[in-house]
Amino acid sequence: MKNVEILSVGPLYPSSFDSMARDFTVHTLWQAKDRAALIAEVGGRIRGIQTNASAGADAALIAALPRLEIISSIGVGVDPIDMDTAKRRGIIVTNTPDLLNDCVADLALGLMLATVRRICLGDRFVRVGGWLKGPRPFAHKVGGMTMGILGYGKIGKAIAKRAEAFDMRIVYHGRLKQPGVAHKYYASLTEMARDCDVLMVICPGGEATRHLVSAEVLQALGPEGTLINVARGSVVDERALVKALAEGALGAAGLDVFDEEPRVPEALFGMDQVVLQPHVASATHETRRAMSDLAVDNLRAHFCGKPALTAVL
Ligand code: 8YV
Repeated sequence: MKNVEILSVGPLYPSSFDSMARDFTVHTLWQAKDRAALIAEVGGRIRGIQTNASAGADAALIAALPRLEIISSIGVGVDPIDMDTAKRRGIIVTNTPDLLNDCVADLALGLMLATVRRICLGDRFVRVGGWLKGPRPFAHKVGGMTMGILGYGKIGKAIAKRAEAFDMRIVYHGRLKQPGVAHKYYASLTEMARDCDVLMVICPGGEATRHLVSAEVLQALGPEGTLINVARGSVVDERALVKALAEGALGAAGLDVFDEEPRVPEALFGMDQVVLQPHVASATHETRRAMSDLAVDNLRAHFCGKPALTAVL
């Protein structure tokens, strides 16, 4: 398959990258000093893209690759890939579902505990010698709280399983009530936010969910409420979020994702009721290696003339 040329648009786990580079001729866009020059040079020969859920593949990139057959992405979300263009061109798109469910759910719980129990604040308090001067302020008890899950898919369910072990009550909101689910369903996100202590955001990104967590939803979550977002920055109205936190209209927030990553609103940096992470929910060696291997296996299957393993398009 060495005659097949692949464009690597975003980083891959190193051992998976090496294995891809053994089988294919790989051009590494994310390391290129002059991206436009690289695309101009090799674009006409590229038959596969390897990307991830941050870098994606936009319409301009796809247009520059006339022989493109497959876009293989690591991650479950395909929102940064121009799916309409891919569909029109008959390009296969693959993602890496399921492999990351546990790690994303683990970080979601960790972020929730860190936020509600003010763990990072406590850490800073010890480091700057605050403990020597007096006791630290109390946080809140997680057990007995209600967690409202926005997006009750596989990861949402993995989060619910963990939260139940902490004696939290689970409710959920999504487009539809799910058959066979015992947890209370809310048709209205605002109503669910009003009734829960923690709003856990884990729905897909993209236009359909843009700013679903609006100023009104944040207002409903209220001064005692906590927002956790491990989905996409686009799902939350970030300006409204910063304003609600600054004014005390929202209690606290734990955020792994942002609207314009890697840029994070600086107003959040000074807020002790906020815990920030650099989009790392799936970023463990074990999970990223498995996701990256699957992304390469998808390319291999396609270029061996077999169906891709985990195609979404
Ligand atoms: C990606 C993600 O792995 O799966 C997703 O949708 O956002 C992450 O898990 C990450 O963006 C890789 O770049």
